[in-house]
Amino acid sequence: MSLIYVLNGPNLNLLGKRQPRIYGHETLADVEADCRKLASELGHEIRFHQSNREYEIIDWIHEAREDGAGIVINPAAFTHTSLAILDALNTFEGPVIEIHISNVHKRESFRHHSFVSHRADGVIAGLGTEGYQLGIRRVATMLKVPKKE
Ligand code: CA2
Repeated sequence: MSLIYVLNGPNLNLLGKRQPRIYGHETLADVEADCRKLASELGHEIRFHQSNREYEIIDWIHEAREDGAGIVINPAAFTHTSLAILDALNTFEGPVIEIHISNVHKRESFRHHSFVSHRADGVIAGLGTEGYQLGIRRVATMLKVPKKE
């Protein structure tokens, strides 16, 4: 059994409550419940967090360095601005999957660049909240494959 961190950036606490056309009807609590169910089916545990503060996300990445096996992260707007989150992820050795609920490439050009993609092992965008499930599955698969020296 391994511990997977699922981290969510600013404003994602509003999921399901505003802009359903872009982000769907599921709330973050629904997403968390789905992630917990899937993780336990796959034999893993999750720590699920959301914050509107950059430093809290960085602190959780540091915590994951100690006890986490993988990270699924939707950095939200910090995707496009945060070199600090990229630096923190670069210190983490396990699999990292970046998630976006919307297809950022179909949206404004300022959403096309991601700092986090410089470190992510995979990026899922535009598949709605199902992206979280796919991200957890991918981390679980990567945890099964022995690391190359
Ligand atoms: O598509 C995504 O998941 C994003 O990471 C969401 C971010 C946005 O800044 C990224 O470019 C793409 C915004 C999260 C805001 O979430 C809300 C949810 C419901 C209502 C309002 C905001």
